[in-house]
Amino acid sequence: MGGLLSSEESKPEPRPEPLLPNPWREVEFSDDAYMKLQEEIKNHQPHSNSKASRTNILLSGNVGSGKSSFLNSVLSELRREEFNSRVQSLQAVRPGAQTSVTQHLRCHKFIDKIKIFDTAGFELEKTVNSTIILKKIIDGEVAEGTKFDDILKSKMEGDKIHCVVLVISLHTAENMDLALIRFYEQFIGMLTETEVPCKLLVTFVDKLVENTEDLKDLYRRRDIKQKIENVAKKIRISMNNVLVVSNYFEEIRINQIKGTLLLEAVGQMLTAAKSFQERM
Ligand SMILES: Nc1nc2c(ncn2[C@@H]2O[C@H](COP(=O)(O)OP(=O)(O)OP(=O)(O)O)[C@@H](O)[C@H]2O)c(=O)[nH]1
Ligand SMILES: [Mg+2]
Repeated sequence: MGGLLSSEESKPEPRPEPLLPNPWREVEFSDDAYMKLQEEIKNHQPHSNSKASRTNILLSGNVGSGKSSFLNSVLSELRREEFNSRVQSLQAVRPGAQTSVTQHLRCHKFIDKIKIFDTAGFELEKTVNSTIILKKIIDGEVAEGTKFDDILKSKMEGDKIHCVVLVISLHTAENMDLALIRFYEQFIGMLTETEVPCKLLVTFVDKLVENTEDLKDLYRRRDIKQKIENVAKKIRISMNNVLVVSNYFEEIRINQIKGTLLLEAVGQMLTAAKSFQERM
């Protein structure tokens, strides 16, 4: 009995994760920086050389990766005054679903010049069709509200996409199915041909920190960097195209640290979209 107790007592305290001397990305978490991001997004205009009247962003990725949650989180940030800083939910989210909860091409126009499209998550057995479906959406051949099962049968007018965002949750990325990795590679290959910019949005990063405050050190955490590098390498996307967030999932009020990461991610998407619009 005594032996057991002493071995418990001598158990070392869990050591904090090692930090890199310098962050691999500079993000400022001050009030000013947060307000600047809000303003930048609210004042966004599509590139003046392009015919686009709005900037269209498409969220894609496997089932449960946090696409709809990202949309809800960004909505909560951008309309925080209207909603009294309470987290809003426009799109249905469901924990642990095997098949996609999102079944229609859903679009949300948070502010006049930006539209974000939410799609059904990839299901492995349907990946052949997924690439064709996503290509049709990106080319502007699918109308908003169309059921995913009907997309292959129809040809309609939709909005051309200016930036594609692949959403992957960090905690499942490590055990990604080989078939899913192949699919992502193929999908990114298709995007490279169309020249539409592609960003990788890594979600669920909160699973690797003790509390929200620790997210400030996100870009100094050696272990997190390593995990993200592994995912980026697997699906062949460069690290400067990676965005990292933690969506709202249990909070009822928005939080400035999470908000800064969410808005910074949107800002990066808009910059990439604008440079594509210039070349369109
Ligand atoms: N901890 C944590 N949970 C998250 C995060 N993002 C989403 N979730 C949770 O993950 C579950 C699935 O999220 P959804 O947003 O529905 O995922 P989705 O990609 O839209 O899924 P489909 O529409 O089914 O393809 C929900 O229970 C969310 O609350 C995150 O960043 N951190
Ligand atoms: Mg969804």
